[in-house]
Amino acid sequence: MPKLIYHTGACSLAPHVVLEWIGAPYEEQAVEFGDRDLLAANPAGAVPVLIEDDGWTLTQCGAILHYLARKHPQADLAGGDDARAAAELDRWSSFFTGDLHPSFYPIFMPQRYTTSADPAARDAVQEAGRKLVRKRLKLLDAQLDGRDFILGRRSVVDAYAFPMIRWAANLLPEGIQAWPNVQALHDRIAADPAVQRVLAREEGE
Ligand SMILES: N[C@@H](CCC(=O)N[C@@H](CS)C(=O)NCC(=O)O)C(=O)O
Repeated sequence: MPKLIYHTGACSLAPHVVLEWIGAPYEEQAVEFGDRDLLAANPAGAVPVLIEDDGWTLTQCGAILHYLARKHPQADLAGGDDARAAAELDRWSSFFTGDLHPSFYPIFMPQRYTTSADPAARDAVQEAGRKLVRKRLKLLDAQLDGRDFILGRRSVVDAYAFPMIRWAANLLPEGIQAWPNVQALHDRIAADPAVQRVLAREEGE
């Protein structure tokens, strides 16, 4: 069975939720950043990592989500079958990989974005990250207007959004109340018993 390597609350929560939605057997392994097992599986040192029985190893959150959706079509998590549905899935997956996720990097790791040791410089980097997060949550909120899920029906990109919405709720001083559709998506996903099982296991470790 496939094994997911994850770090509690990280972007790896997205494939973790998707594996639970799919319902097929899988293993999971919690890691800390820098762990030898993580570096052996992914020399980049990043989660998520998915390892199949034959040793085939897939990294990059978006790739793992697309793979799982295609591998388990009966779970209906690809957003639809036609070319435009596939393009919408790619569009929103790219938004999370390339736009929203990197907006958090200056907040999580300000030292990577300034050579100054001055705490004020790090604060400024973090504030720049928060500005980007707000800008991109506004785009997500607009997409969700009149929709329960990002593509109109539940798909892997909703799971992709989930950890990032949680980070925003924790890291923005004002929370996420300015984006009611984003808040509603969060609440809809968080209310799902499958998601609650994953959160309980991740947070219990
Ligand atoms: N482009 C990668 C980025 C993965 C990533 O940055 N993961 C974070 C957790 S959310 C991580 O493992 N950070 C540890 C590090 O980069 O040292 C992906 O989308 O999978």
